Amino acid sequence: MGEAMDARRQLETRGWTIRRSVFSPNEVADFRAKVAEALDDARRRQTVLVEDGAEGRVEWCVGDLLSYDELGAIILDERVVRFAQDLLGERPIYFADSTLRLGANGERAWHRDNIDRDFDGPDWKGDYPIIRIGIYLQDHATHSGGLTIADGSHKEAAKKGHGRFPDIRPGDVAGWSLRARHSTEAVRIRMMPNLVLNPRLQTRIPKWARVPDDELRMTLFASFARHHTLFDRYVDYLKTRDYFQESEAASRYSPQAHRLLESSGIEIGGAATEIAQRV
Ligand SMILES: O=C(O)CCC(=O)C(=O)O
Repeated sequence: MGEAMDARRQLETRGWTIRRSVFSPNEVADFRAKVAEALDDARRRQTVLVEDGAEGRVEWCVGDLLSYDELGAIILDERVVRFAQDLLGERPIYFADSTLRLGANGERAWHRDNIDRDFDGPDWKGDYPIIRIGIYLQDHATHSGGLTIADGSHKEAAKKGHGRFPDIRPGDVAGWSLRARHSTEAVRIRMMPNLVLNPRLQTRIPKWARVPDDELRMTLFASFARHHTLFDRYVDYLKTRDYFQESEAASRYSPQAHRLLESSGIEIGGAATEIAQRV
């Protein structure tokens, strides 16, 4: 009970929280192997998307994670679902907004993932109903490559917030509001590893001055929501986004995925409802 309330309170006050040691080291190693297998499989089927940048390549599979049985089992693991439920205060709705990212390309920038990102639209009226769960399968407590997030930035569109590097360790699971400003592939500086620069400046730190990354970056992201008009609005918004249309068109749920959906106790909504009806 205490853990759930603490998590919810942190989400409300800072815009993000970490649940510690959700997965064991063996599970994390197993998940890394599964992510690598899913990518190999997708490469063979030519369903991999690639984004090259100044520092390397990021790859991800087309289709939501539930379309890949072994990855769906990670994001709908009962411990992840419980964490999402603790943060939302109700049974989470899964709406097929999930992806994995393998590798790093240096494309850093502050951004939000809600609709009214930097102006004071409807998203900013009252409590916000959508969160993203991030599962990072390597260390970011003493390495670069993790999440950069701005404390308090989820409260107002005009609020930039205070930049932080959450010390995410393998097995931890992060959760944040889609309204929170954040960036990818955090660069820690060797001399001052907790100094959070603007992500675009992070990119300008030379390699030799950076705390190195841990293993090859593997991350899984899944959004969850609770019933709310702003969630309905977000579902409509996703339908207008090319990347999401492509992902939805490529998604299929196997009998195993259907069983997982049922046993997980989550609700489905948005695109997931339509995908689940496909044969
Ligand atoms: O890659 C990360 O660490 C953050 C992911 C991200 O920016 C997003 O989900 O919008």
